[in-house]
Amino acid sequence: MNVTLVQGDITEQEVDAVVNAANSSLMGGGGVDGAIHRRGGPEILAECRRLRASHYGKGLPTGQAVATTAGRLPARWVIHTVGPVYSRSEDRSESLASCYRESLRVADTLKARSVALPAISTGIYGWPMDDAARIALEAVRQAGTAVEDVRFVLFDAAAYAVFEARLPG
Ligand code: AR6
Repeated sequence: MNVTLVQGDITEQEVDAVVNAANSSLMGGGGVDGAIHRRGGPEILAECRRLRASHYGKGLPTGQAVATTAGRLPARWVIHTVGPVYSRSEDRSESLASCYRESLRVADTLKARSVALPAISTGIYGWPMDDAARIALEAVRQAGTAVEDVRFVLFDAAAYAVFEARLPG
């Protein structure tokens, strides 16, 4: 497995699967979620609605992941995962690590070779970037996935620098 870092917009990545930092409603939102639905088009939301009706009546639980079409994105699938909201009083790291593990597990079931991942929970959900980078890189390293190209897509130079500092080699 090759872990790489890219600074940019996750909706522009030409990969088999793009991971979405969604919320449990699967009905869209801001940040990465908003960008993916905007650029990917209505097909993604239509499939999310069907998933809600068939499997996730109460919503997709935090730390889990599920795949849909990628619509018009230059990818084959979007893997939606729900990160935890950052808390100073409660350690939710295991739940954040689970997002990465479960996303890669779903990618394996799809036989995806390349996956683009955002820094889950570091935007609207408030997780400090350095701690999130540590958790993300460790979770991916320990995932035991068949995915060959794991690409973290960091939106700005500051986030990129934080991940780079934690990437061995
Ligand atoms: N490409 C790559 N990274 C991005 C992009 C993009 N196009 N846009 C933002 N980021 P966030 P969360 C970065 O807020 O914290 C939504 O409303 C951003 O700078 O997208 O998990 C959902 O519906 C940050 O570093 O996700 C949920 O309600 C990182 O991606 C909630 O936000 C994640 O920020 C999820 O919040």
